Amino acid sequence: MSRMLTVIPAPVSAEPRPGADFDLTAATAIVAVDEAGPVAGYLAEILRAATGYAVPVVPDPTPGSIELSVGGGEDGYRLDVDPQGVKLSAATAGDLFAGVQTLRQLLPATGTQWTVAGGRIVDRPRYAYRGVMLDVSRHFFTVAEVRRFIDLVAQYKVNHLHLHLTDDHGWRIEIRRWPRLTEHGGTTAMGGGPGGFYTQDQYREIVAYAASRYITVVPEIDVPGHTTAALASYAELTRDGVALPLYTGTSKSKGFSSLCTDREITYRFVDEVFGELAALTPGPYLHIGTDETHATPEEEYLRFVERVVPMVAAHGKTVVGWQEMLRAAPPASAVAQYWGRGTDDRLIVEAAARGNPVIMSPNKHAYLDMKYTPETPIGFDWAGHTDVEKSYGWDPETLIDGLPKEAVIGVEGPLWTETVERFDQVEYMTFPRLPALAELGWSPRATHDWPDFRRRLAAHGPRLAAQGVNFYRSAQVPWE
Ligand code: TNX
Repeated sequence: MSRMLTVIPAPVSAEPRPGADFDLTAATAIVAVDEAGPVAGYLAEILRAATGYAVPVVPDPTPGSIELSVGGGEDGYRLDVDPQGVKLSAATAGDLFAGVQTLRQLLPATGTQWTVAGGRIVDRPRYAYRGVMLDVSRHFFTVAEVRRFIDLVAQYKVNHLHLHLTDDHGWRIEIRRWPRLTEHGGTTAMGGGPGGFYTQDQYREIVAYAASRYITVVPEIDVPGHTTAALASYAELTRDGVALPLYTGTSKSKGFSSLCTDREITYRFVDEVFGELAALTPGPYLHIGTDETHATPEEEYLRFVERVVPMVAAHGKTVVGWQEMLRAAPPASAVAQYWGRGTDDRLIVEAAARGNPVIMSPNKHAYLDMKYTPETPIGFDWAGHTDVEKSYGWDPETLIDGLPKEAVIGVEGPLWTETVERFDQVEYMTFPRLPALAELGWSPRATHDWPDFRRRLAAHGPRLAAQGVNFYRSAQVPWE
């Protein structure tokens, strides 16, 4: 079967043409000018590494080449492959990058015969927000690991990377005005390991690397709960003026810590932390957490959220918060991230009706830290087991009864890392569920079809293997 029919996420339309394959040879060049330049450079690097060919990037039309262009036309991209060459044209550089991910999948996973499947693909995303979250607080992951994570998820057209930078177990981003957050609060992790943190320069490096893959970083500082690392670093933030011990406990956190939401220093702290983060973050979003605040009295929680949402927005950013934030009925500009199937559904429906955009991360389907099956060696099961069919088997627009569908801006798969200590385990929990979630975020609903998805996913086994990805070989997929 043509590789045009194994692309993930499924494109809007794919028309394979038998006999129209294009052979990449030692003579193949990439033709690109202006805005297409950076994506052409990226594609050239990938093709050189795979084929060993020179793959020059040239400005002038050349027969038998891969031609990339940006501008004109509607959104999305269009890819034409015939024996004379490949033409990929896109509305924006980001769309071109997405098209390049499709083009990569038209080549074989390995081998010496580099044939691009012939035909035409026309494609554009269903949602603007296609995300994945990495929790670097419970266990820390290095800049190099985050870069690899970015490369792995980018091939499935993920365009937002949510970094859960702080929690009870560790504070992972340098804040110049509050240096002990990382000097002390970054020194350990769940289970007592060495922890770690990103300097501001390292964070900038992650943001820039993500941007080179057309991925926007969404940094999260979780307040007012999940804050032991901060309360251990600064005695003046605690109620009795005594710093808490660092926390390395190994059960699921249930929201046992809280900033003092009735004290002015807390608001100065929040303002300064988000101020520095805003200055470091070119993307539009800052995530304020607000989840699981069982240690914060409800009245105070509401006042905290009412005050902090505009405070963070005043740094020029769009505020994102977990669904609990909606109890305080934030302005319609604030984005809600839905995680709980069943809980808070009414809050989400009402907020969406008021105009708050919604990111869908339903735990039963989208949580990448759930075990696949009872046998999965790591992961939680508090939201059940989530094998690939379940991560794929839902619709962001109909999951919640009564949700106005225009409110849904996309889908995100959060990887919490209480049980995930090493990067090979990050890969194991993320793949192959992330491709399923990415397809829900990108592909038109009309393409949704489990038997077809599992067949296409099977063809991605050799691709992931060739990249050295430690993916879970789900028994639900007839792996090639
Ligand atoms: C719930 S759902 C959390 C996280 C945990 C996760 C573990 C939500 C917003 N918070 O603090 O890491 O469960 O599955």
